[in-house]
Order: sequence, then C-alpha cells, then structure tokens
Amino acid sequence: MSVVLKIGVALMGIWSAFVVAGELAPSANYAANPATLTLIDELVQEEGFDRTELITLFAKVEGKESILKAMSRPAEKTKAWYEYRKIFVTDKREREGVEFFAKHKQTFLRAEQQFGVPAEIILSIMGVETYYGRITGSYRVMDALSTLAFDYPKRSTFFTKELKSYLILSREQGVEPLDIKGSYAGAMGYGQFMPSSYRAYAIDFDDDDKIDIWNNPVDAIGSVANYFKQHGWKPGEAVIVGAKVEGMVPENLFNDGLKPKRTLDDYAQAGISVAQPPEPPLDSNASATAIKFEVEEGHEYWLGLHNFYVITRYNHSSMYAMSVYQLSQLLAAQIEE
Ligand SMILES: [Ca+2]
Repeated sequence: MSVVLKIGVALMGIWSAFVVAGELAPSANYAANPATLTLIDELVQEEGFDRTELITLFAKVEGKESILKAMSRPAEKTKAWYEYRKIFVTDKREREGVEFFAKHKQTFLRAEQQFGVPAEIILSIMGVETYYGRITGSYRVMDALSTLAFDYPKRSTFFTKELKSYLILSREQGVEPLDIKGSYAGAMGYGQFMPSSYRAYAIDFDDDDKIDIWNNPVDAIGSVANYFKQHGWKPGEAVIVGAKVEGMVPENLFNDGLKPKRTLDDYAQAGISVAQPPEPPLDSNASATAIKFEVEEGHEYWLGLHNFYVITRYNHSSMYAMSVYQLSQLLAAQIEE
C-alpha cells in the first residue's frame, strides 16, 4: 500500500474547526457525476460489474460535508505529542485491552506464534484504532469513499482507487456495499483497514472460508498480525529507545522522515545517543531515525528502529506509532502470564 490513510475513528470526537459553509458542500447526486460514470465504466469493462446496478447503487449514496470537515483536521497535524498521547495512551484503553485479550487469548497467542508479531502490538493497534472493535465508525463506507473520491480533489486519485477496491471487495465477500460502516475515511472493522489493505492483507483466521474483519475478532487479529509481517516486522527486535542529546545537534537531524536512514553510530557521533542501552544490546550499525517530541515542558528524544518504521506503515505518523508502542508496553505488563 503506497499511500496509507487510516485515521482511527477514535479521533472523530476531537474535531473542532468549522470551515466556511458552502466551500465543502458535497455533490448532490453521484450517479450523475462524470467522475462516477468513469469509475462505473472501469468496473463494467475491467471487472464485469452490471452498469444498471452500479447506477442504482450510486443514486443511493450521500455526500457528507462532515467528512470533508474531518479530513481538514487530522490530529497528527494539529496536536503536539503530549496532547496526542493523552487521547490514546489511557487507563481506559489499557483496561479494555486486558479484557479483550482475556476473551481472545488463544487467538492472540496463535497469531503471535504464526506471524512473529507480539500479541501486545496487535492488541494495541486494535485499541488505538477502535477500542478493540467497540467503535468502528458510523459512516456508510460508500458515502465516505464517494465523498472523498468525488469531492475532495486533493486525494481524489487515492480514494477513487479505494472506492473501486471496496466495490470489488463487497462482491468478493458477498456483502451489500451500502450495509458496511466505517470511519469518515472509509477505514473498516477492528483494525480499520482501507479496502485495498483488506483485499491485500486480511486473512481467514478461523477457517470458516470467509474473511470478515468487520465483525469477526478472530479474523481481525490474524489480519493485523499478517499486515505487520508483510510489512517486515522483525521478531524479537527493539522498537524504539530513549535518546540523550549532547552538544550542538543540528535541528534537521530530528523528525527527518519516518524511514530509518542513519546508523546509531552516525547519530552518536552527531550527539544523539541511546540513553539506556537495552538488553540484548543494539547493533551500532542498526538504522534509526531520530525523533523529537514536544512535551509539557521542553522536549523528549527517541531513536526509532526498524520495527518502529513498520508500525508507521499502518499510519504514516511517528506520534501514532509511538502511541501504539507505549500502549503496547502498558498492555504487555498486564497480559504476561
Ligand atoms: Ca473467517
């Protein structure tokens, strides 16, 4: 997946901005929209869909102004780390995570063993995204994806592709396209998969011949684990370590992209070093990325490693990945046998 957009529905409560009325008004009827007709042509020609059925479907789709408003204020762009963290790394998410784990313990352990991804990471993703499947979004996915495909020009290519994937997915899984609900960005189920990710990474983990990450927690757990494995999670490796900064360190060494591209040794020479060497010790040639987060008073420093980067493949944000990691550590302390 080249462009990920997975904004947990948990964020939906914090939008506050209102944009001038009228600027964000979605189209009235998508069935008569030229861009919709182009997409319908593609689905008919490439995928063998029925044109009349698609036109009937799109006539029932509703553009949502609230979706366009939500898109303009993602928390990753408007919150400092210490504010963002308070939304996700909470006692409530920890408590509900312990309960969810207890209910599905054998499935988590099986996923951990089969995919090499720690149970607490899988669990934490579900906690951050949807409170363990409790809040998976209240928009019809057809409305969300159509609004963004046809009335949000900045990302229209991406969302048109997702809308196309969604229609193919609905047919593959035998569901009515209008029945499925998700986030304002069209992310679905326990782990908030976008349709293209659903088709690429979701799996049948309870062997009932259906891949259902909308309602089936077992498939959802296996699918999140598979997503991490396919994106290169390395079992047993550290995720992120605290850093200390000494001397005059150039500001541009921090928050310089999510992908680790300098070695720990490079960073140490520049004055950014591992605060407390972990066990087992890190290889000084390991690639890392230096992160500077704003806290109430001043800043904190981290060195994100390969597995930290893998978490950002779920949502392209260092604050997101850090929240997932920190919640996972709280959960790990509770679910250990
Ligand atoms: Ca299944």
